[in-house]
Amino acid sequence: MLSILRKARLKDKEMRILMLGLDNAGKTTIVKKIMGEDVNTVSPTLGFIIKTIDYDGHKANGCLGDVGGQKTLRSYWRNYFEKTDALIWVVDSTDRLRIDDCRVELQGLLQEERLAGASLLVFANKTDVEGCMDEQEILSALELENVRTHHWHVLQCSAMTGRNLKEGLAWVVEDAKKRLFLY
Ligand SMILES: Nc1nc2c(ncn2[C@@H]2O[C@H](COP(=O)(O)OP(=O)(O)OP(=O)(O)O)[C@@H](O)[C@H]2O)c(=O)[nH]1
Ligand SMILES: [Mg+2]
Repeated sequence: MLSILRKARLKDKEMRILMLGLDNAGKTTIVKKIMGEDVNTVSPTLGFIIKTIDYDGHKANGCLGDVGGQKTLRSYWRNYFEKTDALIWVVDSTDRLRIDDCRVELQGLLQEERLAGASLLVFANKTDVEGCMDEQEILSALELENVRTHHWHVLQCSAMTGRNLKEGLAWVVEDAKKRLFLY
């Protein structure tokens, strides 16, 4: 009986995933790759793009929001926090110069009340580029090990090759689902 109830809830409940990160991190490219679109025609995002995703056929329907990361746009991020079940934070693994900036922005988000409880996936993107930061480097630069407020997970990925994109989405959906559907 309980399992039937859960299934029913699962059907009509939509999961909201918000993707953020500094400009040029590769957010839009990741979304395009996931949607099977051409990744060679991206340009900086000036607003908010929302895509409906149908993860794993029927298990979890949801939407994925992609917001521009340029400095002047970051103050608008908060307009999209409401009802966020999972946050995907995208890092440009080749951008050592801005990794501190990246940490400050991320740690700021983790203080946000409206994001409390959201699962956090850190996508270390652009790992197809030689000499990029490895997982450990990113973990310590972002001070992730101290994060106790959110379930978090780091994955190295590449929007160009598609490496780990599905796996990342799967982690986010599974982690958020535990909270979303178990009541
Ligand atoms: N080599 C490589 N380049 C990438 C990868 N992902 C994105 N890029 C490039 O990085 C640049 C920025 O990508 P976008 O997807 O526009 O970045 P964004 O995070 O959406 O940027 P904003 O919309 O300004 O916040 C583009 O030139 C992409 O082609 C990747 O995995 N590998
Ligand atoms: Mg973009």
